[in-house]
Amino acid sequence: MGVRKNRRDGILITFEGVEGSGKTTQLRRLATLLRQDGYRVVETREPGGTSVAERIREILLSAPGKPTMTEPMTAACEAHLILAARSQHVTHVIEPALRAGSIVLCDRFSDSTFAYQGYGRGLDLGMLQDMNRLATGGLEPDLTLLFEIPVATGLARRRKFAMEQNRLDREAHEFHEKVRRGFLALASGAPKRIKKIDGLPHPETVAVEVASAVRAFLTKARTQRLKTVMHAARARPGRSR
Ligand code: ATM
Repeated sequence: MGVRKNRRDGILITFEGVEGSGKTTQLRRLATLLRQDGYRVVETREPGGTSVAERIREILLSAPGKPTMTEPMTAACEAHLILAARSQHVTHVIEPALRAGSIVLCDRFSDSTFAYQGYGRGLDLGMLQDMNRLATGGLEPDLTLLFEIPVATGLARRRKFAMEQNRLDREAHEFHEKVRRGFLALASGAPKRIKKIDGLPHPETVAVEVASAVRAFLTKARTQRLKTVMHAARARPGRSR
């Protein structure tokens, strides 16, 4: 597949990292900055982003013991739910926004599935990639920012600031370590797309790094697109003069 990837003008930037890495705060700040720069920006998140996908999120994240969740969820069920939500999200929110030329900032996307359900839960990565392709139609992020932070620091931040711990927050420390190692392995496998950002400094400092990384990326993307358009115009017969 991967057909959809070329049929759009917008840009998809995804925000990834372990819990408490600060990615959501940075996404909001970047959205404000890019709007000030004159870009049309869509902020969204996974699992979620549409009414159906948000309902699936409630099932996925509710803590054991709550009325909606009285039985342990299997890893396969978790993966299917996440990818079902992604299919809705890509079709009804992300793709239309990209076709309209927006910059889409998405809080978690496919790399979270590979890190959490693959490296964390131990599901086969090749199988997850196939399932993910079915959900996304081959859509991949143009740029991914991976917010890097030690697991213990992230979980402590969550405990300090989060209103409520979700089902995945309550997983053992070792699970989150596997997820973190998974993210780092994904970043080594795709160094051009995945940019690691140190999530430890003050949010203001992190925001400066994010802004400079994204502005550099957008400048490069604009130059490349211009070249492609000019190349296509030159290659079109009868248009040489
Ligand atoms: P946020 O806390 O970043 O909104 O993410 C919700 C949870 O969804 C997060 N877990 N915790 N704790 C990670 C989980 N998740 C997956 O396990 N796989 C996925 O593909 C996605 C998008 C999220």
